[in-house]
Amino acid sequence: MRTQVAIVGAGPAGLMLAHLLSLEGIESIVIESRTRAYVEQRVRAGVLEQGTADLLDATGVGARMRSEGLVHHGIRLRFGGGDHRIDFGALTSGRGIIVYGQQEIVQDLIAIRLSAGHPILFEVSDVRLRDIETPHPSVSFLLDGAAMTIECDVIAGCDGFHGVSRDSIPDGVLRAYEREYPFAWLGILASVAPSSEELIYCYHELGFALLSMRSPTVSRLYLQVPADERIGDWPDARIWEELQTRLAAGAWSLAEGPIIEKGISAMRSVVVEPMQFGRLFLSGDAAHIVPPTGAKGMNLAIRDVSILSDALTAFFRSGDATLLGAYSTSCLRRVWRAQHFSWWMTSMLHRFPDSDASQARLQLAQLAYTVDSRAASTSLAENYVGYEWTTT
Ligand code: RFL
Ligand code: PHB
Repeated sequence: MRTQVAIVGAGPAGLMLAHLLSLEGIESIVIESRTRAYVEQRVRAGVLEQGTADLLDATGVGARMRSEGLVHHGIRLRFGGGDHRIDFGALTSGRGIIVYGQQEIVQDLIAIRLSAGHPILFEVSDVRLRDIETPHPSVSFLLDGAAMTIECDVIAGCDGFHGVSRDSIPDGVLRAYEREYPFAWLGILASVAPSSEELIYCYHELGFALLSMRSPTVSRLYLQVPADERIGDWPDARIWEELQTRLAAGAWSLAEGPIIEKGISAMRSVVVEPMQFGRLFLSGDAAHIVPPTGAKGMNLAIRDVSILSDALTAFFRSGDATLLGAYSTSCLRRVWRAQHFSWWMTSMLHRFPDSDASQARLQLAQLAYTVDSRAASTSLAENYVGYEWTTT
């Protein structure tokens, strides 16, 4: 097989890149190790920055997001028994977010690609990237037990944090910046109407809690738990009890319902630099992951591939590799801004195992300032809806 761009991974990054390239008339083949049903059902992110939603709209894949997604113009910060609103609309000249599940975007992107007759090869295994330092790289893999090879001009490594692309780059090329957090998030999906119209980020002496949602009838809730916690130790009744305690505020009450899904996710920050080697370009979680407190991971993945698509368009149209050469630097400015914001939100809202009484007072002082000062609220708001750089 031959194509212009071989895309490894059918998550938001790989599928969006394939979509953007096809709009520019650039051919690609997407390979994915899981089944179509698995990637279409994997529950993960839920918050789209304004710019991400605008990009989906502008490229013809936003119709269902517009009809089913929930537009929000603020979030709530809950601490010390009080509830405070950060008004994105007022603080960012009308910008906002859309709550729309990552798996819905994945479904929309798969549908548009398959209906145009472009390939996605699911359930591939033994994926290997070859000759990435030359102008003629290739990807070999097994499909239904048969050995296949894609010859291409460029490989996009969009295979997430546990993929093979990053590790195909020779030792000594990449520098990794890593930070592990000493806690994890236990997340549930529950069939119950969300008890708040907007997301609630809650600081509590027992640990962080988050109320989010997927639709008017489905709630998504998270609890900070110790890093080595096992889901088996959390029967449904214990989860609800803990959520009730942490999220309690005055007369407000949290409605409970059947838990449809539950799981525990580790919290880490990782960035590798540069995000490119030879003809291999890393995008999304393959190059960087953030703790979920800032809701940035999927948004960064989509921004990376938007930058990559522009650079590949210039390259294939005129042979001009200037933008491709700048790819890593262009992405990393946004990546590090999001890393900082996610670290800041995480540090302000979680209980650290080694924290003392003064640490808790410092967190509460920062929260109080964040909701009281217009400058501090604006900083949170403009980062949450997606910070747009004013300089190049
Ligand atoms: P993905 O989604 O992991 O997709 C990578 C794909 O590559 C496949 N793959 C391979 N395919 C072929 N060959 C191989 N050798 C392969 N190895 C792997 C995988 O099967 C998969 O289909 O990466 P991508 O596209 O970069 O997208 C990144 C996002 O998924 C991720 O950043 C977000 O989910 C993070 N995240 C959030 N991001 C947000 O923007 N807003 C949020 O509200 C938000 N909440 C979250 C989150 C992540 C969470 N978890 C589970 C860590 C909440 C949570 C709890
Ligand atoms: C979610 O709805 O899954 C979600 C929302 C906000 C976050 C993280 C996850 O910060």
